[in-house]
Amino acid sequence: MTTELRHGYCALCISRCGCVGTLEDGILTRVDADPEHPTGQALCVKAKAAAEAVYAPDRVLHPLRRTRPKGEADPGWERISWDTALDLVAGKMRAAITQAPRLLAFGVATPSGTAVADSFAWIHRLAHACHSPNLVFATENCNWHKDFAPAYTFGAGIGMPDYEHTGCILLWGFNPATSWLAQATAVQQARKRGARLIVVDPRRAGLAAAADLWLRPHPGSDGTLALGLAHLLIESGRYDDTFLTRWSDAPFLVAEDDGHLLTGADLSADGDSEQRVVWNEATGTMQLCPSRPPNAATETRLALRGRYTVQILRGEVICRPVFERLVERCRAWPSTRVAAVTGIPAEQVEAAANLIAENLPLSFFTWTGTCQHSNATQNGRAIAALYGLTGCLDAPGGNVWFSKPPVADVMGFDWVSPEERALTLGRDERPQGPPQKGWITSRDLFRAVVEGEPYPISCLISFGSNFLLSKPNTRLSEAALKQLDFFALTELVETPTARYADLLLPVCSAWEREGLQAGFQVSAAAEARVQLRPAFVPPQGESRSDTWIVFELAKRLGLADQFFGGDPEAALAEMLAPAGLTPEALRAAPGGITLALETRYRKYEQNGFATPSGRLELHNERLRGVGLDPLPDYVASGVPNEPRFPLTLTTAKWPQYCHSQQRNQPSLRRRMPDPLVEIHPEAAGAHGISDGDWLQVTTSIGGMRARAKLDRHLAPDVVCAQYGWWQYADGAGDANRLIDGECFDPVAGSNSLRNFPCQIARLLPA
Ligand SMILES: Nc1nc2c(c(=O)[nH]1)N[C@H]1C(S)=C(S)[C@@H](COP(=O)(O)OP(=O)(O)OC[C@H]3O[C@@H](n4cnc5c(=O)[nH]c(N)nc54)[C@H](O)[C@@H]3O)O[C@H]1N2
Ligand SMILES: Nc1nc2c(c(=O)[nH]1)N[C@H]1C(S)=C(S)[C@@H](COP(=O)(O)OP(=O)(O)OC[C@H]3O[C@@H](n4cnc5c(=O)[nH]c(N)nc54)[C@H](O)[C@@H]3O)O[C@H]1N2
Ligand code: SF4
Ligand SMILES: [Mo]
Repeated sequence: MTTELRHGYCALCISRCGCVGTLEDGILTRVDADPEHPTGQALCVKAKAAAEAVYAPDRVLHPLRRTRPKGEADPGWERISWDTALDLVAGKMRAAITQAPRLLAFGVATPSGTAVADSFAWIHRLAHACHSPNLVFATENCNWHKDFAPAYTFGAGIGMPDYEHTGCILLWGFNPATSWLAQATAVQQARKRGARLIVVDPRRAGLAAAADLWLRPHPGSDGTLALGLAHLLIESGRYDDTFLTRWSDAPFLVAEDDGHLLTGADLSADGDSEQRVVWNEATGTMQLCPSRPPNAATETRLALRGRYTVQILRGEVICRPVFERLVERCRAWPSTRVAAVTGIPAEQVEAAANLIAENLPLSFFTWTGTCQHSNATQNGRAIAALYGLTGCLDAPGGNVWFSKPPVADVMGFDWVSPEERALTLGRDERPQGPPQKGWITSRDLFRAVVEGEPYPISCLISFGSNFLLSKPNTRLSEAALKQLDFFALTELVETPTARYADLLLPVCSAWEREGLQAGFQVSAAAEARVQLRPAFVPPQGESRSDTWIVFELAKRLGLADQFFGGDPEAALAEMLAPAGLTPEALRAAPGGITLALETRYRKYEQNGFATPSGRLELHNERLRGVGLDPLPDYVASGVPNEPRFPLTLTTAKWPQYCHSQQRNQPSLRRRMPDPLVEIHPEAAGAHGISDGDWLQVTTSIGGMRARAKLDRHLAPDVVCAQYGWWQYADGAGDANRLIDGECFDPVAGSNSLRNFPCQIARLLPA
């Protein structure tokens, strides 16, 4: 027997853990952690089950065309050749584009919870080369809130906690022990060094049990906690007023009557409407803001507080600095009121503020716990404002934007013209949200398919994603998938969504293809690593990578010129060139190459923040411009409540599975054979439910079965369900059939997946 080791990384989720595969006579037999790798300290059970995933008997191994009507249980798959399949897809795409590119929509699975990250940029490039303004993925319930929404305040994404130097870590609706192992490892290392840890989570999940402080908010109430913590820091003067004065919009004056930021144009007819106005405490006068980053303001006598009556062109107005207005918002949330809404004892809120203030620098991470809500944007803005007060952004030990390998951006966003982009579904309703980038929600896509509003969409080409299980409002998804004129899906297995496809194209798993990771996200050292993951084994059957499929389609559509002559190898070389790397060099270094990237802190001192004012913005004029609240605030979820649904349904992820995947892998399934619902023993007792019993969860939209898992750490009125199960004919374990897709965040379109009124009932054994 020949044994061979291959260095790579697990591509199954965003952690991208460094690993080593073992091949015995060319067969993948195991995958182990690679401690030499910056993300290789640990591997989860999903990576360890890699061999099972590769050799799973239910893999789709050939291109398949349906022969029976949609909606029938059996699509009557007919095996066809790749040439026939690709010609068919390209023909349908061309027909749609010729009529109008907007008729053609693209889909892609989540790059954070699948390996489609390997092809994510090329899929975007194809959509953009086709001039399609519409691409659906999970962003509004997923990465938007960490990668893009923080830009309202920070001018960029959330950054990454500088775990090596941080004093206090705040994990807010983020459970890395399940969802991002490399971050969990980094938190634990920081703890060993003495860093403090605060976890905000309705469940005592993962690292919460070992935290200095675990705060248990009622789902969806996070915004009040952020404002309440900000209030405590402000009230006690424990915030960085020098940072706020010099580097944030805190001193900018806002007119009380209409809420706009005063500018030079308010002061004189030829004044600069980009220049903001401040109150100078030294002179006791209003003046134009003396500096704009990067010309660092040395002024510290700009007023952050107070109320001023000033003369502007249109007359006398009362105005206050942005900070004063934020202070007012925060003052509305004393700890006792926070306690009343969140259920967190006031003393714990105060203890958290003290822990933060006494252990700076603070770093934080938040993800789906705060983002899958109909008030997600405001929750996130409140947390970002709280963080802004500490002055730790991009400072050592704070949330830092580490240097990234300078690979080329190949997504082709600018190929879609502003006129074409104006057609993006949901753009009129949510111009400051994901539609800016052409990312649409399934609700908007499926309404366009079913109702033809605002225009019909007839053709969907999706690279993975199991819409029927991962999106709320299952009925609409089903109706739309049935109604599409043409739906092609690239997949590993025949999911419920795949059963509605006209054409099912087999993709190989990440273990069977190369993949590029330019920077691993967890630290400065990890960010400097570029790795070209080798295929551990050849593709099973006729399966191919999504990248190969994209390039084959591009060639057939006459887009070869935009795809490097249709040659993925040339494309890869082009992508790597700015980093001074080549595919050959990376292949010769399978564990990856570490670039000499330098960590620069407080980059705003050179460049300003990437906001319109160049400063951290607590007040967002663009949001105001589209009729939204320019300041963070707490807004109640708006999900209709009825007495018959007294409990609150939330959802979370589990180590064994990503979303709707992996239930077909016996070693994982053995660890979690059936869907679970976590409930408090009191709630269980009230309904005669014991641990392990099947129970029914019901909402105004629908119901599902799952097994009770009693958890005394939950609030008695909170129920945490799973989603993504499709192994039961009656929909057991599919929480999304219980959630109304019409409750969503006005800016981002995020769904209320974490806060929905429900009731439970015991199910008698069948
Ligand atoms: N094993 C596994 N790992 C994954 C994935 C997976 O499916 N499985 N998916 C990947 C993807 S795509 C993503 S987006 C990430 C997500 O990563 P996380 O956001 O860490 O994932 P979750 O466990 O869904 O949610 C985090 C926590 O939010 C809590 N929570 C629920 N409601 C609320 C609330 O209202 N407020 C607060 N503060 N907390 C709340 C939950 O109890 C949970 O512990 O994980 C990635 N990694
Ligand atoms: N109720 C509730 N719903 C949720 C969430 C929640 O917390 N609660 N979480 C949400 C989040 S954060 C996300 S990101 C979404 C995820 O939503 P989806 O992206 O739809 O994720 P999955 O349901 O896992 O479906 C992914 C599909 O892609 C396939 N796949 C995996 N790898 C590849 C690949 O490399 N190429 C191709 N072509 N296909 C591949 C898998 O076989 C699988 O069928 O779900 C969201 N839905
Ligand atoms: S956490 Fe698990 S699934 Fe995610 S990359 Fe690491 S080993 Fe893979
Ligand atoms: Mo996600």
